Amino acid sequence: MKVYCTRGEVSVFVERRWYRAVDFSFDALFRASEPIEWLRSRLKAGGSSAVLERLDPPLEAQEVWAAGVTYLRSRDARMEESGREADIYDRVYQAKRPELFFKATRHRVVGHGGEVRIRSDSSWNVPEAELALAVNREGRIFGYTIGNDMSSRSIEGENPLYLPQAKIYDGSCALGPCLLLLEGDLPPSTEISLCIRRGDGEVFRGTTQFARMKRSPEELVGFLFRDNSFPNGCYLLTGTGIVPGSDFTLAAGDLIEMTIEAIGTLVNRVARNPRGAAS
Ligand code: DO4
Ligand code: MG
Repeated sequence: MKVYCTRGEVSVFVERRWYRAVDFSFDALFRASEPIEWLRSRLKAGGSSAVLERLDPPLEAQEVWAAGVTYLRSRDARMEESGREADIYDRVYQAKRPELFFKATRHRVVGHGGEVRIRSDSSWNVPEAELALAVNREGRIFGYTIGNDMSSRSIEGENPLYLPQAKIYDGSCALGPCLLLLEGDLPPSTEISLCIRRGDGEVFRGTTQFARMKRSPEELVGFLFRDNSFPNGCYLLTGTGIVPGSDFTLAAGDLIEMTIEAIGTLVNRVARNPRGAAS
């Protein structure tokens, strides 16, 4: 089942048909013990199959958290950018405890077709294409979406203690295009890809596989829920395995496309006005 939300209307695509969901809220979905059954009980004929160019992100009160350094490529890129502190990234990659950090709340998140932002005080910026887990209040993974963990590499590289500033700001996160509800796991062969376009050209393309992630989704969620409660559930981004080379930085107006086949393609443009508010 794929849940799409646009201007408050919720359409659900299931077994090749569109439905609308009545009495729906993301908060109620994430609070349900059995989210898939809960959603099925709310489906009515007649959802929209209209071309969905701009969508709301699939969340309300859910906090967005993220895991870091879960792929070798991410470890290596951080070691390159951080000079004296390089060692901490290798240590966290090997350690039993993962890196987990707070990423965003609803007002910092844009949906498919919205504009993400780069910080006005950052000189080196990248999008990070990540599989995002939808986790209910009991800590059960019941769905997936695509997450863009927009990051300032200049601020993160200057000092690792600046991580929250490198990661959390208005327009620093995109989620979508839909929330895929699935009984069971996504196959390890699942591909995650990132394409960045500038003007008429393509300036970066990269791909990874979910199987290359060092840790399991359950392990990450297990650590996140230790002594930490989420009354409205949460999203957990699982880290990036795709990092452009050190000579690449995003520019205003770039178009970012992130694809995970089972979910779809999340498309966002980088805002031209760096000080504009999240949309
Ligand atoms: O430690 C820095 C952040 C890592 C991250 O966001 C990632 O690996 O995706
Ligand atoms: Mg990341």
